[in-house]
Amino acid sequence: MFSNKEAFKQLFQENLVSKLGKPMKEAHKGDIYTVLSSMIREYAGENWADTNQYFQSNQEKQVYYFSMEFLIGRLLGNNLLNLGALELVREGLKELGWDLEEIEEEESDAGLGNGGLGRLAACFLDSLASQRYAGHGCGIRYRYGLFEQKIVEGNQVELPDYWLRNGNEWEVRRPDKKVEVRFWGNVEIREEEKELVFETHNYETVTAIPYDVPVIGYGGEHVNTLRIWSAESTMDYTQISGTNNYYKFLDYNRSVESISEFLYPDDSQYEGKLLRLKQQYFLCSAGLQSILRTFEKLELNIDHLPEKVAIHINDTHPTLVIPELMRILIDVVGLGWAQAWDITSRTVSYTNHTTLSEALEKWPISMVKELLPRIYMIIEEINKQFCGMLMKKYPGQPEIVAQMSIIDGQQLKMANLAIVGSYSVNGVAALHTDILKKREMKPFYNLYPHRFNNKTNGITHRRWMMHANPMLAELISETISTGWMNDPQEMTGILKYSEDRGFQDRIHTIKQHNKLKLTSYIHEKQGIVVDPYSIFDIQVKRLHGYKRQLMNVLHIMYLYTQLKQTPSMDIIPRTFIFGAKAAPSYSLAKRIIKLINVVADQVNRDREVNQKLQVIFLENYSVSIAEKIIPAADVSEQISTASKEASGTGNMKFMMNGALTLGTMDGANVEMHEMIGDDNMFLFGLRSEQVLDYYQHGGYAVKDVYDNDARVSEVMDQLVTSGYFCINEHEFGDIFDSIMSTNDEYFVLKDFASYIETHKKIDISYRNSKEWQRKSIVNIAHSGKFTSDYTIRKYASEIWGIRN
Ligand code: 26V
Repeated sequence: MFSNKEAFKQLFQENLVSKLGKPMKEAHKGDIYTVLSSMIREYAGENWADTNQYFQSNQEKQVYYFSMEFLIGRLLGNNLLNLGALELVREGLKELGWDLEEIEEEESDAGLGNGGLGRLAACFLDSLASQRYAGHGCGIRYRYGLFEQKIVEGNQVELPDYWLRNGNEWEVRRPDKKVEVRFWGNVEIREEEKELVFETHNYETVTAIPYDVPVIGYGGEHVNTLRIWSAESTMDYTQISGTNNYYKFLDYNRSVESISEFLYPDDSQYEGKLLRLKQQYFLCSAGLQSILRTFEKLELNIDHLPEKVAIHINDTHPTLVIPELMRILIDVVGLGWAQAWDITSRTVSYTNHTTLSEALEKWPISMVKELLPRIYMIIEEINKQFCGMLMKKYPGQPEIVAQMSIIDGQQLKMANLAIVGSYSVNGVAALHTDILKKREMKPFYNLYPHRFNNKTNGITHRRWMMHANPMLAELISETISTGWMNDPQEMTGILKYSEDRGFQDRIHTIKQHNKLKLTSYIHEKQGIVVDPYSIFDIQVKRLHGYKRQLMNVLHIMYLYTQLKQTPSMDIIPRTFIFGAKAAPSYSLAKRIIKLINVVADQVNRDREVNQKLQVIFLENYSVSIAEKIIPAADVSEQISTASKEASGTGNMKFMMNGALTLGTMDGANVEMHEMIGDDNMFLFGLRSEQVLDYYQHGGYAVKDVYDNDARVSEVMDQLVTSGYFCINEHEFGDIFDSIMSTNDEYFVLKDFASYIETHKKIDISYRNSKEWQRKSIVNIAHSGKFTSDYTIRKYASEIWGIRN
C-alpha cells in the first residue's frame, strides 16, 4: 500500500500535520494511533468502493450475517497485516521513534460482544473478506460494550465500557442511508379491492443511522462491510405537544437513544426485557430495509430475492427478520402470503449456539403484541398455518403440536420460529448438531431432516496466529514456506518435523519467549512475579457453571492442601491463570470469581508453596488480552460438562498456538481428538451420553461421591471450614450448597477424581520436554482444520450458495 518505507514516513508526517496540526516532536502515542488508523481507513476506502462496485455490476449474491454481537477487538494490527503493510509500518514508525506494539495498545477493544458467539461472528467476517466472498455483518453500534471488569477485594465490579471515548477511526457515519424503525401503535385492517390492507397508526418512529466499518480481507483488495446501527431521534421539540415539552423532548430522546446504548441491558426487570426486544427488532428492521434498498438497485423482480440475498441469523436474537421480511413483502411490496412466505423461508438460515435451556429465548406474548403489533399478527399467522399442518401430519397427537408450536401459552419461542422460517438450521460442532437432532430439536428434525446440518466452528489464523504469535508464524513459513497462510491446512507440513530436535527446540524457545512476555504483562498489571519456567495452565472464557471454573479452582485447593501436607512433594511448578467475566446478575458466577481470588491470594503469598504453585486471575478478559495469553499457554483447560459446550473456539486458538488440551469429550474437543488422538491431548471425565443419561434419570448421587472419596470431601469442606485456607466458617457455603443441594448439576464432583489423575499425567508428560514439544507440534499442524476459512467455505457452498 505504501510504495516503500520512506514514502510511508513522509506521508505519515504530512498526515500528522494535516489531521492534527502537530509536528512529530509534539505528538503522543494516542496521536500516532489516530493518524495511522485514519490513514489506513482512508486507504482501504478505494478498494472498499471498488468491491461494492464489483458486487453491484456483477449482481453478485450477498450474504448478510445478522448478529447482536461482533466481538471484533482491535483493528489496527490486523488491518495492517491484511494489507501486507505490517512490517513496513513497524519499521517506518521505529525510525520515527515509535513502537508499533505500543501504538496498538492505544486502540480500545470494540467489545461489542459477550463471548464465543460474538467472536465467531468477527472471525467469520475476516474469513469472508479474506476469501473474497460477498458477505457483510449487520449489527448494533452499542455506545457501551460489555462492562469493564475490575477486581476489588476479590470481587468483580462492573464499570461501563465506554469504548467510543476517543472516537472510532474505523467507522464511517452514513446519515444518507438512514432508515426508520417503528414501534408501538395499533393496526387498522381494511379491505381494498378484495384484499386485506394492514396499516399501523400512532406508532413511534426511531431513526436508525448506519455506521460502516470496512472489513479488509487478506491481501487488502477485497473489502466487505460491517454495518452497525445507531438509534437516534429525529423529532424536534416543537413536535411534542403540551406543556413542559422541552423536558418531554429530552426524555423522549433518551428513550430512543437507549436502544443502542448498551449491549445486553440487565433483563431481570420488565423494562430491561422490553429494551432487549426493542434492540432485536431495531437490528432486524433497519438491516432488512437497507438490504432491500440495495436489492432494488438490481431492478429485479422480488421473486429473485433468494438468488441474490442470503440472510443468516446468529442464534435466535435476530429471528424477527422472518416476520419483518414477511411484513415488508406483504404490506409494502404487496405480495400475497404464500409468495411472501416462499421468498422469506428461502432467504433466511439459522445457527443454533447453545442447548442450555436458560439461553433459549422466549418472549412474553403481551410484550410482543404491544411493542410490535403488526409483527405479532404475522407471527400468529405463521404459527396458525404451521400448527394446522402439524395437526394434519400428526393426527391424534396434540402433544407433538404443543411441543413444536411457536406460541406456547403466553410465550413466543424464538428457536421454533427460527427453525420454521429458515431453510437451514445448523449446529456448531458435530456433537452439538447430533444432540440437536436427537434431543433438543428432535421433532423438528423429524419434520425437516434436510434442513439440519453441521458446521463446526473455526477461528481466523490471521489474528490468532499470524498477528498474535508472529514468531511461530515465521517459523512455520521458514520450515514449509508461506503457502499455509492462504491454505492453513498446509500446516500439516510441519508434522514431518515433529520428531526433529532442532525444530522442537525452536518451538520451545518461541513458547518461552511468549511466556516471558506474558510474565511481564502480569507483573505490570498485577504486580505479581510469575515463574516463566512453570507450566502455564490456562482457563479463559466466560464464567459459567457448565464451564466448570469451579472444578479448576477446587483442584488448585487440592494441590495446595497436598503441598501443605507434604512440602517436598515433587511437582513441576504450575501457574494457573484465569480470565473470566461473569454476567452481572449471575451471583454464583461472581462468587466463584471471589473464590479464585481468595485462593490466589493465599497461594501466592505462601512462601512454602509459591515456588511450586501460583494462581493468577487476570482482570477484564477481552480479545486483546486473549491475544497475549493464548500464545503463552502450555495447557488449555476445556473442561465443560460433556454435552454442554456447543463447540468452544478458545480450544482451537490454544491448539493453534501449541498448547495441549486438558478437556472433556465436549463440543469441538471431540473433533480435535479425532484429528490428533489420545496421545496428543489429555481427556478425562464423563462422556456426553453418560451425562445425558444421568440427566434423564434425575442426576447421580452426589452424596455418595462426597462420602466415599476423601479427596473430594477434604476440598469441599474447606469451602466452609477453616482448613488450610483462611476461609471463614461458612464463607463459601453458597458454593458448597450449589453443588450439594442441586445434586451437582454440572458433575463437578463426579469428574473430580478423573480430573486430578489427568493433571498428574500432565505433570509427568511435561518432564519429557522432547515428547511435549512433539505433541505441541502435532496440535499446531492439525489446527488448520479449525480455521474459520474452512468453516466459511462450508457455509458458502452448503448453506448460502455463494462463490468466491
Ligand atoms: C445468551 C445470553 C443469555 C443472557 C445474557 C446475554 C446472552 C447472550 C448470548 C446468549 C447466547 C449464548 C450462546 C453462545 O454464546 N454460545 C457459544 O457460541 C460459541 C460459538 O458458536 C460456541 O463456541 C460456544 O460453545 C457456545 O457456548
